[in-house]
Amino acid sequence: MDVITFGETMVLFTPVTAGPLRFTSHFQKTIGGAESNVAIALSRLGHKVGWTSRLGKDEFGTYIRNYIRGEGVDTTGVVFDHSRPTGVFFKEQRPGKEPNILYYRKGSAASRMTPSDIPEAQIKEAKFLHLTGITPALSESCKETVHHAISIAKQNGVKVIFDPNLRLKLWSAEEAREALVPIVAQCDYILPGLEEGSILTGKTEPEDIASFFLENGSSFVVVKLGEKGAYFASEAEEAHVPGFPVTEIVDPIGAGDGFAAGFLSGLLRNWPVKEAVALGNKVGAYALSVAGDAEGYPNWEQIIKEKADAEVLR
Ligand code: KDG
Repeated sequence: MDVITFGETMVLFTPVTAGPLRFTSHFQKTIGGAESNVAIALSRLGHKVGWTSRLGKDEFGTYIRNYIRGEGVDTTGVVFDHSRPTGVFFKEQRPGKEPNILYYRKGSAASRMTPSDIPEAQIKEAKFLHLTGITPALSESCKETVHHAISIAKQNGVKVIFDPNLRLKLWSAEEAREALVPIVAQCDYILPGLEEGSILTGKTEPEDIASFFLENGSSFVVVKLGEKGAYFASEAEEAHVPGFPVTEIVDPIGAGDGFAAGFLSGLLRNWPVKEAVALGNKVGAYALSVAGDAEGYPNWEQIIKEKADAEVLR
């Protein structure tokens, strides 16, 4: 196993037309979840990846497991819960603005994840454990599960990569800071966006955000800067890596998860970190072209072909 990840995935309903949901009668059904987005993108890039969660023992739970499994992700760790439902969410389309996200996930099966749901053997044999700051926001038991997974990873020399993915619809900035700063301190790689990095650290510049996390125990920080690319820093080096040009943005959601997958893919291929960050930018950019979260992520063949085409043009 190259990467193991876990977290909540929900059924995502995207209205076919824009405007307030009360006037919308047709929806597309797909799935959305930051960690499964990363797992799907990594699988398309050719890596062995496992995703786990607690899902409702219902039609939506089966749909989510089948969808993710169909992308070649190992889902054998998934636990089905007979008494709690699978969460759902909606993306209300607002022309010219980011979609409005509406969650129906309180008390969901995933929010009842506990440390015993975690496939310890899969973590022990993975090269990376990927986590996001959404999971500890779901409940106390989910927060404990994240701490437990980190401790297994650390005892077994597995690198931990953490994306804060701050969701202020799930908790306040204050609560998020209190819970996430101690988690971040135990993780090797941290991937904040500029805004969430500012909220967590109280700093505004990418360099200062990165220094905060490096001084707090992380060994590598990438601050994602949207169309401007990313800034990364470690003890050994730091640099800005330009963004990947994008012609049309349909929906930015899922880009950060694409970044995490591309970056991890570069690390797993032992690329220099600057190139791994550039691959992160590229995979993230692919997500912008579609309304769903994961549909836009590229296959490895596409990445190779584009690289070859770019070299011919040069
Ligand atoms: O990163 C994309 C996710 O935010 C989306 O898929 C839904 O996981 C989700 C969440 O909790 O917001």
